[in-house]
Amino acid sequence: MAPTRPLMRGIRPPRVFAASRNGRASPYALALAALLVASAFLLALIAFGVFSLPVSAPTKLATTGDTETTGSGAGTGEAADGSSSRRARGRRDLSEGLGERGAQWTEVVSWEPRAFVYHNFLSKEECEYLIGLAKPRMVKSTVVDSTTGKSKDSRVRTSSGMFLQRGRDKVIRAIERRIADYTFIPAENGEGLQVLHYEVGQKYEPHFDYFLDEFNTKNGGQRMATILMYLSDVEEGGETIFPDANVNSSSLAWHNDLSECAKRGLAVKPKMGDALLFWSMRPDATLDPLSLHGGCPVIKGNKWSSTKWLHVNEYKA
Ligand SMILES: O=C(O)CCC(=O)C(=O)O
Repeated sequence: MAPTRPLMRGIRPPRVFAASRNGRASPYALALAALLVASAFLLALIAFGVFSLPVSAPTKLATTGDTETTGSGAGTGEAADGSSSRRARGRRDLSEGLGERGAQWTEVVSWEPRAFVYHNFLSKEECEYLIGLAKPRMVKSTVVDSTTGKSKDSRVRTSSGMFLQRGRDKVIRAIERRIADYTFIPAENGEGLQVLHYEVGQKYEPHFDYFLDEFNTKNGGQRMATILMYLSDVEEGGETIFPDANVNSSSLAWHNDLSECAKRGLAVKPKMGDALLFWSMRPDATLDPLSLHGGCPVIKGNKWSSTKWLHVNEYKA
């Protein structure tokens, strides 16, 4: 007599993943397989960069400081005012930078020294982001002592400033990559971005960015070029001046809008988002003394700017 199985009565074998008895896959197994294939396909698209997941832009980054890429908006990418254009911007890939930039064009301001303005090099959001990162950590600016290489206090430079570590976050990396694209100098040759703040009366007397000592050229060699990004407009004063430029500056269209200090040479008026690139070395690798430059005193308003010094070789940051 066959043994009875009283305990098994009423319990059915699980059917979910099993093939049916006639050898055909069950609908559950088919659905699961389709889901797995779709997930693998999606992961492959993400891995090859064909498709990217939305990243919310930090709409309050300028005031939140250290946040790397995601900030307020609680991951929704939605701006406080809920506007759709802000939302669309918030979903941009931050490796391209932050926000929308206005029309970009290059203006040659001088060939002796070589100096160019890249209009709308940074977006308003990027300017605010840099200021927001720097603001809590500003200290009185110093100059480099040419004998010891150490920083020292100086009446030549009365602004306050701080350095942002090279490559510190996605937005900074995007800006540094943009600088490399525009200057043709690798990002590795650049020092960290320095953010500067000038209040009324503060200035930077004319000076060279290149070094005349050996100490300061040990890391990365000579400074060959400087890119100076204006993070704010300035109501009056605060122009960057090249006192020895070989240009008849009185014929320039904007001459009458300049402060008295700026009229003493070729001057560029700060405009939020614009960047001034000038070369401390000539194309034959000799130092260019015409690159003497300074920041005129701010007369009205505030001046925020960010400087990156670019070396001839890799700079260990
Ligand atoms: O602020 C300016 O316009 C000049 C700044 C400058 O000369 C520098 O950072 O080397």
